Amino acid sequence: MPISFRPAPTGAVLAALVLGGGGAALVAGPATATTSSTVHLKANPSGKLRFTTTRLTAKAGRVTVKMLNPAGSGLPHGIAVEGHGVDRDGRIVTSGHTSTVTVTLKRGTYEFYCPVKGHKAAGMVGKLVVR
Ligand SMILES: [Cu+2]
Repeated sequence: MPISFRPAPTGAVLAALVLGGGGAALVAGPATATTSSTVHLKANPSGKLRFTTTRLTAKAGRVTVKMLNPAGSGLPHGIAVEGHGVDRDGRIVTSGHTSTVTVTLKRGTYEFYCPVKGHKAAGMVGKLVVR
């Protein structure tokens, strides 16, 4: 007897893998579900050592902060988040580029600031309120 090609079992295995993955996600979902959100801000477009806001709000979970360093700023800037044991800096970027930092945050008040030396002290700082 020649060995016959049987696509059904292979398909069944693939389906089981897909279902298995989905099942695991469903089981793990409620315990590890994280909300992901992104908040945006900009550095001052005319070169002042300020952000366009001193207060950001986000939902608890995975939070991405994107800070545009506008083309007109003429200075390098970045975005960093600190507080409650979290301390992460995004890349310092030249004007026209965006610095991004992603952190997992619980409820509470954190600080965001520019990690370029002297910029935070000069005023590139604000509160990130997580609810
Ligand atoms: Cu800066």
